[in-house]
Amino acid sequence: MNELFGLYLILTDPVAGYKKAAEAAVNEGIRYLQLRIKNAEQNQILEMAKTIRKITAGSDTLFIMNDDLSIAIDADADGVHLGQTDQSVSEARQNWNTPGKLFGLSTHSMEQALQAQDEKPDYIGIGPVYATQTKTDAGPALGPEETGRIAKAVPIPSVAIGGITAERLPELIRAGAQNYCVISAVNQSSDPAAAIRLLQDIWKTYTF
Ligand code: TZP
Ligand code: MG
Repeated sequence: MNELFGLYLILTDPVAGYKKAAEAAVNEGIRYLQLRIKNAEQNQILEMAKTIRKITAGSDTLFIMNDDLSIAIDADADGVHLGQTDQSVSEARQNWNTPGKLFGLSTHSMEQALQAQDEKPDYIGIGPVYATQTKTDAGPALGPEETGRIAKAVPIPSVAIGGITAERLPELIRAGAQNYCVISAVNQSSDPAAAIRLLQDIWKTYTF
């Protein structure tokens, strides 16, 4: 994973629809696009994963599947994102032994982030930065300062996540965060391309 790319977009119930939101991500040159569908049948999730695969194929946008390694494999995703209670990154790598596949790991504290290094994920998530209604079991908010401290302490590319909005992005970057994930800030917009552009314009202004 490249160190600095800004927005890593997660799709969960986009009001514009999955297809339109995924097309917006590709058109805006988003580097990482994750499909995260909760509370649906496996076969429905797999169908959507295959749709996202088609939309991102041949583009600069890499497709990461959340949670489920078997769906990632069946849809030929570019990677899988795992949580602290999912199978370990090293186990997932053994089960998906295809060169170039990406493995991400969520972390929720300095301790977890430092420990994540043993598993050698391609990147870590750090969060939740702020309180979020999108994931009810996300745990206590770390705040921007602690998030930045973790990002700077761990020599693995990282993405900050949780409650991030265009308004909050400047303080998060100033605190030391590298890249960032959003769900609501793009999925709640009827114009996902405009929402992506707004965020990335701010990110570029404060990062470079
Ligand atoms: N993991 C930690 S917070 C979160 C996830 C999946 C939800 C982020 O969503 P939002 O809407 O950007 O706060
Ligand atoms: Mg998960």
